[in-house]
Amino acid sequence: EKLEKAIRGYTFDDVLLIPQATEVEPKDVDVSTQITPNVKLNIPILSAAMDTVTEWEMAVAMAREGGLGVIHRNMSIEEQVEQVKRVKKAERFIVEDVITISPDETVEFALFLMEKHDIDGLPVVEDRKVVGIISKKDIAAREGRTVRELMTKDVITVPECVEVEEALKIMIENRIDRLPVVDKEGKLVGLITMSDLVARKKYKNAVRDENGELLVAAAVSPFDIKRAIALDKAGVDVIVVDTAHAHNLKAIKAMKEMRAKVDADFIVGNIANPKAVDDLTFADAVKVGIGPGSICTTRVVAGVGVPQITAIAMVADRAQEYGLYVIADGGIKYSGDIVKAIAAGADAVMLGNLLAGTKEAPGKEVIINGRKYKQYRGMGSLGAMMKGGAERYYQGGYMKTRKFVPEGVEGVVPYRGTVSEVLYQLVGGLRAGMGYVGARNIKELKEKGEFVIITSAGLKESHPHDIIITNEAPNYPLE
Ligand code: RVP
Repeated sequence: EKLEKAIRGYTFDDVLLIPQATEVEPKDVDVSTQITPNVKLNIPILSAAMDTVTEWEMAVAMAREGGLGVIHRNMSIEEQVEQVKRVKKAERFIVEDVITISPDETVEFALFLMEKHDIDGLPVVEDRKVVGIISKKDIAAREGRTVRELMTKDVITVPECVEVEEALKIMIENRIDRLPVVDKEGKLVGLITMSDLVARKKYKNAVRDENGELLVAAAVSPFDIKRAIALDKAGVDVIVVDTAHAHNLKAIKAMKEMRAKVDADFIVGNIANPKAVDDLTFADAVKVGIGPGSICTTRVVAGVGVPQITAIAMVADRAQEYGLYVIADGGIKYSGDIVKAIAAGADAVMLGNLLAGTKEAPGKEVIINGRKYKQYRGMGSLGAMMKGGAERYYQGGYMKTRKFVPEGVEGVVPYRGTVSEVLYQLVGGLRAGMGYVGARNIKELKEKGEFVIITSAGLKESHPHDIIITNEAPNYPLE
């Protein structure tokens, strides 16, 4: 009887999307997606909260491309807060911690400050009021003088409410690289620099908060309220409660308390059973995936999991009843899997493996047989658990003896270039898929996508066959 009640489980390789009548061109589709009430991404991709995938550099790259990085939690609270702040500061158009100098200092000291902080100019400040500005050019070969003698005295300043475009216009018209921001009394409160504005212009698809800062998420354990509060205070946009099994009733109790204490949007995971959704309705979004991860051994070690397409579809149906968003986490090998995950009901996907090989991932680079690889490991691997990740797998109790039962492996993935290059291919594949099924946006893909279940012969036919590939395609790696 038990077996009669068993449901059938399908994963990415078991299904394909059926082509539909279409008027949609890949280049015209809208791939933006809402993942929580306050966060809309421009591409439906998050980077995994893993210590070989997401630290601040990855999070900056993801947000610049329109996605979202989730900073892992295998570090101290202070370190993780610092990481969040680095993302927030990465493209701040008004810098608040301005390095200034007094007019009575020597130019040698001004030069020293500029070199130390790797900047070309300093606002000159007396009683916190801006009285001048001095740059390397003003100083050249004029040792022994004071800043007051050589500074530019007619300084153009702007008020705090200045908009980016306006600041840019003022700087171009006046041919200046630096624009001090002052309050009503003329006291310095910030600085706008040309190099920061140029950086912002470059990333047209970036996702930002209302202050113009890049969006960032961070992972916490369900029981670490202290960490969640610290991250929230540091300005994190989304808290991702990260556990191998979020339908743990003790964890749920702790998560509810946590949710009440933070302002950030709240994603909870992972789950693979729709019944879990009924107990997680206090969250904004749920993350789906028990065991699909490329480095994950939960299904073989514990015998537990649900093939990912079935898990996504079941959870998404239930989540829709409560208005919760869904993130499909793990098992994505090709861009086509992203299309399938969304068609099954996900609002966005989370990637580990496909991003671990990028330049911005924190994993170590290694050369094997003349080819470049990057380290990638499961957070349930021995190495990651030794570093403190054990309680994601409810193995904190083994910490004393350090005899863990791993649910992940450690290894390497081929080096894949920059995040931007990888995402270009992945989003390109998603756009192509949306064209085939006639979906103009993510919502339509979720509604219109129809699956065919395939056999192993169908899968074999799907991949290149009966050929020796001589030119590796950028979206079809041979390893
Ligand atoms: P993948 O993209 O297939 O490499 O999967 C990444 C996901 O795998 C992560 O986002 C996480 O949910 C899961 N993971 C991380 N560590 C482990 C493990 O050690 N079992 N699993």
